[in-house]
Amino acid sequence: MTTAILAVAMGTLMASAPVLAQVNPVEIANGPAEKFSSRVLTTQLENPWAMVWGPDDKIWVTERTAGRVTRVDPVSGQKFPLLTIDEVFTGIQHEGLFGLALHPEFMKDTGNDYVYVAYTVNDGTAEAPAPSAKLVRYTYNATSEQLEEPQVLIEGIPAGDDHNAGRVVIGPDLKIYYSLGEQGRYRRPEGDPIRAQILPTQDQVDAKDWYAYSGKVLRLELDGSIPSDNPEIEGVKSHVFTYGHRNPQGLVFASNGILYSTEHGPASDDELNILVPGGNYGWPNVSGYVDDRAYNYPAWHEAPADLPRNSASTSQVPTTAESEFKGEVVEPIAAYFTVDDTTSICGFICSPTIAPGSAAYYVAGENGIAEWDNSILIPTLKHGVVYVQKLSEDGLSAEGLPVAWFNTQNRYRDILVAPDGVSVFVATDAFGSAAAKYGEELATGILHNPGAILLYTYQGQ
Ligand SMILES: [Ca+2]
Ligand SMILES: [Ca+2]
Repeated sequence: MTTAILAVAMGTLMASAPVLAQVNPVEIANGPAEKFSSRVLTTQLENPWAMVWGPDDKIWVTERTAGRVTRVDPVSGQKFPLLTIDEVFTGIQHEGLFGLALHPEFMKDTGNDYVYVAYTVNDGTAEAPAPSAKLVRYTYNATSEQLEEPQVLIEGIPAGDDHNAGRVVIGPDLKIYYSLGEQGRYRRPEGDPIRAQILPTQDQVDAKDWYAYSGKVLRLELDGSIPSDNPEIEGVKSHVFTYGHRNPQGLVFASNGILYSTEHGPASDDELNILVPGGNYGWPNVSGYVDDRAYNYPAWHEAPADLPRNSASTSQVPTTAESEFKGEVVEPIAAYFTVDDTTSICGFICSPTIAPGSAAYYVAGENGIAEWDNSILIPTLKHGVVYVQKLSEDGLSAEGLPVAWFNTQNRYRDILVAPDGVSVFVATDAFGSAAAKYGEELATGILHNPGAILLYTYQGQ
């Protein structure tokens, strides 16, 4: 049953033929592979997206394109499908079932056996889809081992075929944090701007019109209502906790209460952020730091209607430099990676972005992974590595460059560490484009472990 993970087994053999598939301006060190044993825990998952460790010692996982919640045994890899949500809409790209969170008192006999999931539905037709997103609470029935009694907490949230984010976590304050992307509205039709800087009006909040929730991180009561202590931003209190986001797929609380997020940048500057109430994280006016490097904001919604949206020429598109932005931007604590120019790059796979699929916080304790102590773990979609980003002691800054671990030819979507502190689970996309590890090509659609959960076990002590 045990299948070695190909790239780990072949690592030595192939090391002589590396492919330069990225233009990182810096050299990233690889963590020593011999520190971990590895195996494929399970396969044939349909784009596992979010993994959570349950109090039943099972991995609770969402399968994005199947619209399914499945439990996976962390030793045998056996799968126990719990629920397929029929109304989950999956189109050609990034729609589907995303984040999952368990109530902190889940399975503790307090009547709070709640599972929170976020997904897209289709408000249009099959021919003309009109996706929106919703957050729904299910109740776990321990007798029937089913998820039942769906309660919609919020619905009608902007969604699309790209940049939906969708991570769901419950904070130590017992609020739900739910990240929303901006649907990749770059170069979308005239008049439909990127909404990350557009804030909800009081009228919209009163009408439950969530038009402006695109490109935000929301903070909700467990019943979906607006917490009374949410930040008032430009005079309006809404679900919005932070704004100015592009596609924040990673969201995690550290044990010291700090909320970190990872976010996809455009051709450079993927971000690691610390989220603070009411913070503006800059997108689309600022990418990464306010440094006027590699990024200007082209306002395509103000471009002439007849200008082809795939036009390489942006001379007719009103464009502003980052330093011209008047808003107060919370800069990231790390950006992956900043370069001076991205125009000559061969495309997505060569750009310095790493495509962070998620984020986890790690603290080693006595017998844990010493090399990872006090770090944010960032699974990357492009390079099939987990970046381990050390933090300062107070957690408020990133220390040095990340170290890359678990190098394979896959798209790493989520990461989960078992309570033992040494078993590390990595979920992989079932399909998509990744950096080629071998051969002459830069990018490949051949993923070595599609739709899998990989298990890495620390041997380092
Ligand atoms: Ca930012
Ligand atoms: Ca910048």
